[in-house]
Amino acid sequence: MNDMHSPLAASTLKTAYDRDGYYFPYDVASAAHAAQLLADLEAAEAECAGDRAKLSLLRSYPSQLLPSFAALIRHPRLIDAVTQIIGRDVLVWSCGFFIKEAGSKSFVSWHQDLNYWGLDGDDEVTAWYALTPATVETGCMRFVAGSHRQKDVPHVDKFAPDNLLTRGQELAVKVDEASAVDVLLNAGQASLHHGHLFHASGPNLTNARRLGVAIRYVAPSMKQTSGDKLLVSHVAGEDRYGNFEHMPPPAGRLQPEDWARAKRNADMKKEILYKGVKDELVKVNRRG
Ligand SMILES: O=C(O)CCC(=O)C(=O)O
Repeated sequence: MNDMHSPLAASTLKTAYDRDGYYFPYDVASAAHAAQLLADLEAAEAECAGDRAKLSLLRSYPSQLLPSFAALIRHPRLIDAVTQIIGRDVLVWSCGFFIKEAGSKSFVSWHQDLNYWGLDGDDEVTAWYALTPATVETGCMRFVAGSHRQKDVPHVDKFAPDNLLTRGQELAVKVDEASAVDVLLNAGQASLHHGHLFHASGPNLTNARRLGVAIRYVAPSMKQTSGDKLLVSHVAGEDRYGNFEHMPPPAGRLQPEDWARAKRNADMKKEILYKGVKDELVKVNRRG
């Protein structure tokens, strides 16, 4: 385990994050904790089997539907890291899976996260928590150190069928792939990355599923540039701005009112993530 509890270690995280635009591996919990979350998700997936709309909501909004994931986004180790990066007041803007099934060609093109989220700043950090090992073979992420300092870089929408991103968006500039680092994580570890960091990931060449949950933490001072107030979870400190609508943790496991709220959230997010995209190109269960 990395010892991230001492003040020296804390400043190491922030210094590395500011310099590189990322920090990993960060120990959140044990492999057994990750395995329990995976079992809970897979039980819920089995309960929703045959209902594509519910499966899509489950995979895109697990912290609104399963108490175990509501606890994950509030995990003290994650809050400790995130508050070092964006300050003591924290909201969760979204929490959803990136799933690569065994042997799947699914990939993620080189992109920056903040490009299509309609937010007015960059006080945001993603914690990507590994439920299964992230290796080169399973299709781990790759990061280009320091690329976050380029701020907003143009993208093109390519809509490649196996691309897990909403619009198959790709950076329209040359990426120095040779300099990229492989984000290797054990189950129970997380990586932390900046919303302007250049990152991508390849296919899963193994016969096991690769699952990571991407938790997007924002400072309450951030604001959507258009549309209604989005639904967020308030997980640390105070919100002195009121730019978002706060939602409660799930009432229980897969409860009717939580499905309804997840659907409302999905409808609002779709407006933002697919802005300007023709209906026939809108995919189900894709985000980013
Ligand atoms: O899970 C992946 O392979 C990509 C995730 C990603 O792009 C993100 O979390 O921003």
